[in-house]
Amino acid sequence: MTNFETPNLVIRGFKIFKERLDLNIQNDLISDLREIVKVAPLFSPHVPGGNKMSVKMTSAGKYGWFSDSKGYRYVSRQKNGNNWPQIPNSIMEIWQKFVSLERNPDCCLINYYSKDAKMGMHQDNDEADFDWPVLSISLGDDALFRIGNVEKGGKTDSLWLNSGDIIVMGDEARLKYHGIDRIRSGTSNLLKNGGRINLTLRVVD
Ligand code: MD3
Ligand code: FE
Repeated sequence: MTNFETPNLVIRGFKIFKERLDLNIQNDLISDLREIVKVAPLFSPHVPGGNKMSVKMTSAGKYGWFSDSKGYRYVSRQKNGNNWPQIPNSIMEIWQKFVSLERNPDCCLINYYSKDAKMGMHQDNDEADFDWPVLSISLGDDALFRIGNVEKGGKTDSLWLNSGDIIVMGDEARLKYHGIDRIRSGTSNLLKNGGRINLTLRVVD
């Protein structure tokens, strides 16, 4: 797997590229995302036990992320039976630049955080091939990101993610626990109504 860019820092195997997307690109991404949510609206996924996540989600690509009483999984159709919209070129180009030209991602998961949203510590292990990394793009308000270990528990490190940051999680980072503790509201004016969007690009099959 080829890697063309050099990270600003590497923490526990997470390669962090600080503010690597300029404002023009960020605004282009937001306008592409506005088209996606028109045909694949954001929803609040269920969590086991009957509650709903504070983060709203939707997806683009061959697969999207879905949850119901039976649990979480990747699905090739939305609840309404439609396919997920295509991953826009603006997003594919970022994968090609930071990960690889050999294979494109099957899923772009779109997470929207309003000011009180958070995401508990979890592993991403529903993909078939952990040799492919996950790429994350942060847009909008700052978020406190926590990185743990491959096993549950233990010491963690935290860092603030800013709009335009990219993280590549491959190799030993791929199965580490991670989460978002909180959003610092009002730190970005990229989104008209505030909040944060995180995109994660994933090879699923
Ligand atoms: C480490 N999202 O969607 S991105 C997620 O900011 C998720 O919305 C967070 O965790 C967010 O699953 C964190 C960083 C991230 C994403 C995927 C990973 C870290 C990861 C997959 C494997 C290991
Ligand atoms: Fe995750």
